[in-house]
Amino acid sequence: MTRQAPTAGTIHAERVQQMHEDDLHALCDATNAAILDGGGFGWLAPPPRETMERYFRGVLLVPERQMFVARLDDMIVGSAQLVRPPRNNEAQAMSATLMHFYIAPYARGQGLGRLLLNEVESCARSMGYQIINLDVRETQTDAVRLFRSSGFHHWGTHPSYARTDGRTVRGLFFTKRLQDDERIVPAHPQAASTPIPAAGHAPVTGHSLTLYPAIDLKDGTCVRLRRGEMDNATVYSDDPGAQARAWIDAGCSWLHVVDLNGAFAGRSANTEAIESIIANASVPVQLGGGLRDLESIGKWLNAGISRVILGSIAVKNPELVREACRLFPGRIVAGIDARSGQVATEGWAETSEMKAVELGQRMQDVGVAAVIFTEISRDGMLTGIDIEQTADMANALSIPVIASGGVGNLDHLAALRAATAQAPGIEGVIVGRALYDGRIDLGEALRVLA
Ligand code: AMZ
Repeated sequence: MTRQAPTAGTIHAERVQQMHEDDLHALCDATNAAILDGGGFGWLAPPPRETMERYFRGVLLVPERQMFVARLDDMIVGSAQLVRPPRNNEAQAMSATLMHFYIAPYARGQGLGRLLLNEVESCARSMGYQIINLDVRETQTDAVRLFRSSGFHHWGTHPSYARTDGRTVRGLFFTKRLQDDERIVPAHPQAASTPIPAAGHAPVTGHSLTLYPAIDLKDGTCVRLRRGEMDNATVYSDDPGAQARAWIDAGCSWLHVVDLNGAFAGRSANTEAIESIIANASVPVQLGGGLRDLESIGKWLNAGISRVILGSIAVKNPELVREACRLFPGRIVAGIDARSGQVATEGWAETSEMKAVELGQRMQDVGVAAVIFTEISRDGMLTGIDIEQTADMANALSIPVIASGGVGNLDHLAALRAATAQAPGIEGVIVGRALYDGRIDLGEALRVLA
């Protein structure tokens, strides 16, 4: 059976110990689709259906294996297994191995992978494990990105890990310590004094980063502002849907959309433009600007937006953010925009007393999936990211941090990437004006960050 790509819906992850026929069929469909997509499971080609069904029935019986599933609108669309060491292996009894982790291609981009991983982790914690180990083909880039941004430490690479399509691919080995919430490579006390490359020809080190091309909407058009000032706008396109397609065709895996009129007005304003982006987007889209109540958050998440970005209410109503995180797990992101460390709201027209890092910690406590950190004085100025502040934020939090504001050339991206060696929680970067001006070619940017 071919599954349709479901639109954004209710997402859920759980451990299962038995399974109804319907669930088993959906699980086999999801596994089939993941195998056909090029992996996420050991099989190189889907086995006959009865073989796969027998396999999963068997897994449920094996006491060494815990089975987890991810559901979209109740339908199983992904799974994972947590495997404990053999009983005689007392020396490694504290560690479990995460295996066969995947989300079916038709359900990606909705935060299910992170939700499934969180469920596995919390179960492993409650079972007393101190370490989760895993290994993954290097070509599984979405999974690799998820593990890196979830605090897994990449400690080694196997040069001849797997053979697919007659090609040998490398395997990445990750580990994560659970009990004390410490990263295996901790944010070193000396990190503050470790020089973080600011600009120039930084070596391409550190881990890979997600590139989020920005589409900022003003009066139905795509614009870039300088330092967030509305009367300092350059119009780049009057067709937001076509702009979305252009960035996707150039290879991006996410889009970052801001409704600027919405951010100033306190409610969505560029509705048509956002709908046109959704209609044209084959990659997940995150949207911010003017989302100030559960109704508008739910409306956009149901309309095809993968994650919403909450800025002003993060400062003014953190309990509302908590409720949103409860209702839409994995799909709420905090947008923290600061001038010299002080948080700004309402289209950046107001500056609050709150410190950016303090707000980041509060947002982590209420359950947001990630933080987008913007230094306003850099935004649209092409002078480079405030890497030091971004790294400080990332090292103060255990959730991923996305850098924003100031990217002007490829060296700025390489410098951010290098900084992830000291600040592994940095997960991605938003780029705006430099892409529109043609100072940065999106394909080249992806190569620097990959
Ligand atoms: O450029 C601006 N003046 C601006 C901007 N880009 N003002 C707000 N924003 C973005 C934030 C965040 O993504 O970076 O709007 C979002 C927050 O909106 P709100 O309505 O939740 O504060």
